[in-house]
Amino acid sequence: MQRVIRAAVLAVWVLGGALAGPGVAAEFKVIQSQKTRDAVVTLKSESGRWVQGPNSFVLELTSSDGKPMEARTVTLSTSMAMPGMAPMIAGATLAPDKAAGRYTGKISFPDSGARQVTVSWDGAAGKGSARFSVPVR
Ligand SMILES: [Cu+2]
Repeated sequence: MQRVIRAAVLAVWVLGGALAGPGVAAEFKVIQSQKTRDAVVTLKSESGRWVQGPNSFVLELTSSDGKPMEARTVTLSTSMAMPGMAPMIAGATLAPDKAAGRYTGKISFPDSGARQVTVSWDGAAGKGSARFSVPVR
């Protein structure tokens, strides 16, 4: 009996894992979310943070009513104010994901510290942009 229960628990666990497969992104943690007048920009990753060095993340664009927002182009750039130096600029490479309004991104930071992030898009409802700060640890 003990063994049957254990097998049943294992089956549920394996099946649950299989079902959760394509939804792995649901486990992503929010790095930062920013609302504008007509959109919400959310950055997510497995760790929920950006760190020094290469980073993989997901950018989600939704309209203010919470529906995925399709955009022709989306760009993400970052800037860091450096005392006595020109600001450090880093841009992300973004690629459309399977889901609407969702993009997978890569960005690399040579050092830690707060970044001023600008996300710009050209969507069905027109152009928009959001600016916010994200710490790089
Ligand atoms: Cu810097």
